Amino acid sequence: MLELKNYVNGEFVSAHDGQTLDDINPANGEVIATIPRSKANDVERAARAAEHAQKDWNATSLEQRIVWLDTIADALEQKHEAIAQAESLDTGKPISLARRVDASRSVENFRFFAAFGREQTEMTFKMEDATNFVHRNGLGVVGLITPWNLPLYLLSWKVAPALLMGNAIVAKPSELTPMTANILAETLDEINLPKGVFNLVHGLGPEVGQAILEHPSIKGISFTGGTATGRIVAATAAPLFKKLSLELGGKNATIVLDDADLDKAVPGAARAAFTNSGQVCLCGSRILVDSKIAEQFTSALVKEVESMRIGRPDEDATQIGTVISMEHLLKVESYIDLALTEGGTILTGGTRSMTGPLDHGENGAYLAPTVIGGLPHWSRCATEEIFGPVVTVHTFDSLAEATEIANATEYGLAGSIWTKDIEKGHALAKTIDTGIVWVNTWLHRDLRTPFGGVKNSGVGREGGQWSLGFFSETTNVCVMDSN
Ligand code: TXE
Repeated sequence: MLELKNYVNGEFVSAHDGQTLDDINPANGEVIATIPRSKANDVERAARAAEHAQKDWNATSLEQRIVWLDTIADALEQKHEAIAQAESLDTGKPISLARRVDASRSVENFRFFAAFGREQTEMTFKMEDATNFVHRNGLGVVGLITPWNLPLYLLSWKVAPALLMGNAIVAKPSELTPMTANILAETLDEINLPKGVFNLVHGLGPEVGQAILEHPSIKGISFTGGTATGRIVAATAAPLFKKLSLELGGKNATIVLDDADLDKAVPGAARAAFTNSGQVCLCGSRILVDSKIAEQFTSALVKEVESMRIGRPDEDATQIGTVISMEHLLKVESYIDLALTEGGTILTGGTRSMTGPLDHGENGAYLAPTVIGGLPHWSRCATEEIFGPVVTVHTFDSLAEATEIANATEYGLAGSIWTKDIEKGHALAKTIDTGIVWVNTWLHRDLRTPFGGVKNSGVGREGGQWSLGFFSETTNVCVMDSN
């Protein structure tokens, strides 16, 4: 069994008090690794190492840091399969998804920010008699706290721009999915990234996570996770005037107009609903369909969902693996039970007792993709984030009603619209209160674009300039022309 360690000041170490936590394989409930149960004194060591290393790191040139990012990308690319295997083992996601999305995007995050860094030029503002020079430096030491659904994908999405802008890092992955964070730490160690620039501390959110939020040397927090925890992060960090980036939950609408090409909209809606077993903040967990085509669309959707292959995460043909844990599976099942009490109808899937235990052993957190019809769009199942393989279907009779229903949740992260008339789709997109809307596609990502949401989906944006801006402080130097 793997004994994963923290990575502090270039050394792999246990928690100071030696305590550990188990890392469970959601496909069979077995312990696959242990991680340090770090506490505040472990964060103190990491923050001190980061603070010491950051001065020299920030003094390097942007070009030198760009070269480092490309070196990291090259080294991670050599471990593409190892990353995919570890991510699939840790999360229960299909190995094909871990290869195509998690491992590939983790490499791409470093490659993208290296290339994007090369495009940056110094910002100046010319006046009649003076010139303003906008210099950007790192914040100093930043805390990166990440969730269990896309572990290395989301950690690397923060590490790359943080390093590029001259910061040193104290990173804390989810205690449920620690493995690929250690592959990153091992890789940075192998390529001799200056020690202390990247530090990794494992453990429980309310313990080591909270300690990161509170540490006086940590000047910025980039957090991705649940809205409830986002509130704690904000409440702790804001009074300390730390810079904050919060990427939180979502309850995104997939809107299917009456002129949609169903050959695209049906697989598109199913993919948006059930990728990673619905455990992506961008998932389309509500489907709004024009009542004129509702029956035709819904029966095609059920057929599409029932063709999805549920299997062991390590089998290439698997399309639906497990959810992250048995505990999370019970939470998702409680929503399916709730849907029935709220007047819903299970069109396919349901709890394990409804669909019969999948033949992967009773300890596997497997749940069939579930489609629920007949619920009011204001029901709890249609407005709360379930974050599992469950989607509710609702009808609308006008575009105005589609907008009203789409905006009728406390979240505002993403959504997609399916129509043959792209002008109509684009116009409708602008009425949806979210940070991202796709028209006739889903999860099609240009990393230069702003990523993030409004309302309870978070504060701030990541991607391109938005990441560089978050992970840097500007100093404007105004120089009078000499004459
Ligand atoms: O998130 P948490 P989890 C949503 C989804 C899911 C819910 C909980 O609804 O059911 O969040 O998932 C750390 N101080 N999303 O448990 O609890 C924690 O250890 C500092 C949406 O993953 O928010 C982990 O590293 N840190 C999300 C990280 O915060 C704390 C993706 C996220 O944990 C902490 C995942 C504290 N007090 C879940 N408490 C998305 N937007 O993609 C916890 N943590």
